[in-house]
Amino acid sequence: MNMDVISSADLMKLEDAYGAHNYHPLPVVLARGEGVYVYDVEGKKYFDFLSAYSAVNQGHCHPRIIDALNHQAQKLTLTSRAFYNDMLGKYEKYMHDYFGYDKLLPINTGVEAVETALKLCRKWAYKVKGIEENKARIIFASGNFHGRTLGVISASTDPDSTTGFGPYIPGFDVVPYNDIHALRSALDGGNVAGFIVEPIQGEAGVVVPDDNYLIEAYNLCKQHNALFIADEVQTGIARTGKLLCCDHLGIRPDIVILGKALSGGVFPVSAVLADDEIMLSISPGEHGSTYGGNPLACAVAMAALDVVRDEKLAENAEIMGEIFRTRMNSLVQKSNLVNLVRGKGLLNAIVINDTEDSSTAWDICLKLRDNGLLAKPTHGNIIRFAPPLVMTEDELHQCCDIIERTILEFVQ
Ligand code: IF1
Repeated sequence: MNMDVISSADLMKLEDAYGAHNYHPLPVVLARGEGVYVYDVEGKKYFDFLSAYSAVNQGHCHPRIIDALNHQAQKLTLTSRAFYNDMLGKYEKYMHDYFGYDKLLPINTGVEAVETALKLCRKWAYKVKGIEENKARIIFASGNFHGRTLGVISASTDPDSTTGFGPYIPGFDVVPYNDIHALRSALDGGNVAGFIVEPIQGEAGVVVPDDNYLIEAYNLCKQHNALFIADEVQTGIARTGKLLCCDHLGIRPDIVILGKALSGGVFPVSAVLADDEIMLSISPGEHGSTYGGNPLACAVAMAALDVVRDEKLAENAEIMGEIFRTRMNSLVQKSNLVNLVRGKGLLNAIVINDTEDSSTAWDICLKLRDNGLLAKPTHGNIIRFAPPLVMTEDELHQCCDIIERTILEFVQ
């Protein structure tokens, strides 16, 4: 194999031979990205309708973010938190001004931020709320996806995430999503430190709960002095048409978890936001990470959020999302293969009229790829559509034309 000029087929063989088999990617090998487009090894151009699971909200290789990366990379990349660096304080102040929370705890991946929030919640419960040591419970919603660590899979209801990885961490309760009565009963059970929830469940197939559910859940948490923790790793940073998905409902979570698009897809940067009463329950030495708050991440995150604000990406996601769902709803009328479109802003999914164990969604995604658009199936009969938020109306219509043509082709 000549490693200088290597085909997509050979690159896939390399991954199969030398990589762990913990993924089943769509067969396409990408080599370049720019804005809403990605290009494969052979130079074929695609619309990206996954955006690296909403990490690339600002579009691929956004010049302002890449400039910030390059500039900072030549000065200072990592000091660890053993010393101060000249970027972290500026970034923390920036995040305070941007999101309106007293404090930021910077960390790396989404799941680390979730773990951080859970630890913070427990610490707060013991030190401030006064729950007896080791008795704190945290409530999760069924169908949740918060990442892959032993901590969060301990509350997962997806057998793929949990089977063969036990024993699990105690102190977590799971109640059905979008069921306010179940949450009320769990809170009535006592010793509840907090409730963690995705405002829209991504992995579950872009499941949007009733508006009232999150508002009532928030109010119930207040009544029980339990923390309302929003996992906005996927829904945050303009994806659903507001800066945070919770902004649609006018609720201000006690703890907000951010990741993915906080770096615009450059490298893992995540964050936990909370006010002093909560954040200051963790003291020096009690939590952290080598790379958390590194100057490179600080520079990249500020540039990534500047782009979101300056390019009005939340507003664009809201408008483009309406157009997208209108187009997809007309497809529901035209084809009996598509059952339903759901979502908010540019986080959407269509549900295919077939069983969960069918390969229809996968086969449609292969055809979409051939027609120049990349999307990922979830659960056999759901296709998630989450393009970069820098999409123009003209581009979006081209994409809807591709999706429509592909689905109608598929029916024949
Ligand atoms: C994979 C899904 C998306 C998340 C929420 C925390 C994390 C995630 C709400 C952890 C991560 C990912 C990870 C990715 C697939 C993916 C995903 F299909 F599983 F559901 F986005 F929709 N909270 N979501 O969605 O963040 O540690 O990965 O940075 O390949 O596992 P992470």
